[in-house]
Amino acid sequence: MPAPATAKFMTLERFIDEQEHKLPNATGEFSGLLHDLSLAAKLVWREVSKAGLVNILGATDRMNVSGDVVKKLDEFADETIYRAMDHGGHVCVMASEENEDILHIPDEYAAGKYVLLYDPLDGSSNIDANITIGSIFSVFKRVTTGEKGTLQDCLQPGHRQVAAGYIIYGSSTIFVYSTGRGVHGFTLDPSVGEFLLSHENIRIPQRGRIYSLNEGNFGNWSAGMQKYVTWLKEEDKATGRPYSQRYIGTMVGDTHRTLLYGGLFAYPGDRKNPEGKLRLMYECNPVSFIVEQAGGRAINGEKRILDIVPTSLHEHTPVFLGSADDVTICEEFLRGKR
Ligand code: AFP
Repeated sequence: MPAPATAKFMTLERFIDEQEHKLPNATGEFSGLLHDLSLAAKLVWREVSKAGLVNILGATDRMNVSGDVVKKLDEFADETIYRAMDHGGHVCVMASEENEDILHIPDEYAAGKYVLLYDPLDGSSNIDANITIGSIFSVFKRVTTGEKGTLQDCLQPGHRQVAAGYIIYGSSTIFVYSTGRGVHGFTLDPSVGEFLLSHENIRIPQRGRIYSLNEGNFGNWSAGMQKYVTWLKEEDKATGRPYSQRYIGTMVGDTHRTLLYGGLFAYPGDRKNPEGKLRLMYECNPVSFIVEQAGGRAINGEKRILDIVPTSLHEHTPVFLGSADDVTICEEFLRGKR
């Protein structure tokens, strides 16, 4: 069936520019940053899509057939995102899940007014099994005025994010982002190398029927958490139980499904790891920004993820996010109200 005459192809680039034109005082710096991120996403996707070919093409431990040093994919993604972002003049400092300290912009390049935090390859232990992985990013405005960006610029609570998003490398590659005015998804058409608008203004269902967590940790959870998951599995037609369980083990993948189908994704703290496994700055903040923008909720059990004031770059936090009603029910169990 031919597309309706009114249908238009909206590329990510064009969408970003059109959004910018709606803001009277926009300088283009922020759009430039997003353009650079979309290039980084394509470069990482290109390498990710070749992951299974490395052995066939004759890689050794250190060198591939053409004599290039073969890097682990997560190191490659880390460096690629840094190099795509370091010279645009939009960013004054970066931080990545792969690096202990903040990443400065080289002296020869101009520093901009934004701060970028990123997880270059989320779910990297899934790579060899050809399971969905992703990249996540979080953008703040800088708060210091010196020549270089500092740790202080990075350590801001999530509600101050001016943009956040992720790229999911799955059965297709999708770039999902928000600048605080809804959540939009763009699917990569590899034949033309463009992200095309495929999911405009994503809204998460008010309530879902799927829960997503690593239930292997059940024995170490709090009594409230155990009671909640047991409750989800009980039969009760009126409340749509039992819920189905789905767990990819890549936060981006599990969140993306939760965004589209509804339900709850969680990585609680437990007896062994009271703060859970996931990182506030690189995973929980950006994903929570997206979920809230889509009409959902994201909490650490006590408060909004976006209200946590970070004290270190790599801190962890428990997280419960997804459909607003599901998060609220989970919260009631965690607080002993049910
Ligand atoms: P990896 O990057 O080591 O694969 O970890 C992925 C992750 O940080 C996040 O994306 C998942 O939600 C979570 O860890 C899975 O953790 P478990 O393996 O403990 O379930």
